[in-house]
Amino acid sequence: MKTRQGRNGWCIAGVLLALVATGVAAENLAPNSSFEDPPAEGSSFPPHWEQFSSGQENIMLVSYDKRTGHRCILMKAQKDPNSFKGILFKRPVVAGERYDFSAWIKNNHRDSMGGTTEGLLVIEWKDAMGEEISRNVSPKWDQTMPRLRWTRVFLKEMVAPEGAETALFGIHLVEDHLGGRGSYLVDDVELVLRSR
Ligand SMILES: [Ca+2]
Repeated sequence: MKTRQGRNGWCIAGVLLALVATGVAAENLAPNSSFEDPPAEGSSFPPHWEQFSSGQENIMLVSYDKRTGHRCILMKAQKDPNSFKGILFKRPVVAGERYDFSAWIKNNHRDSMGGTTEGLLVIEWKDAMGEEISRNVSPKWDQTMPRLRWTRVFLKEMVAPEGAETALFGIHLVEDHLGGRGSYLVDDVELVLRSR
């Protein structure tokens, strides 16, 4: 009996070690990451997210072409040179820790990106006073983004700089010098703290 208990104990320890070795799925720190939380009555904007815009907002939940669940986000250009807009969420961060930020993007086949419309992921690192310390930006996507399949875009292994206490994790649309046309879709955002 004593031997059996010991064997079971080793077995449990072995399972735990295997889980650590293979990596248990890290917690997704992005709120309402698939945009499935129902919006407030009369609203077409996802709970737990904020938006910003230099002009028209043109950011809304849509139920067609979602990647998972029932909803995704549509971000539309406003044909206004050098304008910008985006959606973001704020999270506490720990200086020195590494974060992976990603989202799935699809060019909207009903209203394809054109002109100088571009999208990008942005992390804005903030100090205790809310002042920006620095930012990381992903390579931009443009009208060459596929319309028939979803593409995952990343900012990988981004290190929170010294003094960082919070960060804004955003998906931006910029229209550059000619002004943009069209729109793209966003679904299944992920923010994970990498293991050390
Ligand atoms: Ca979704």
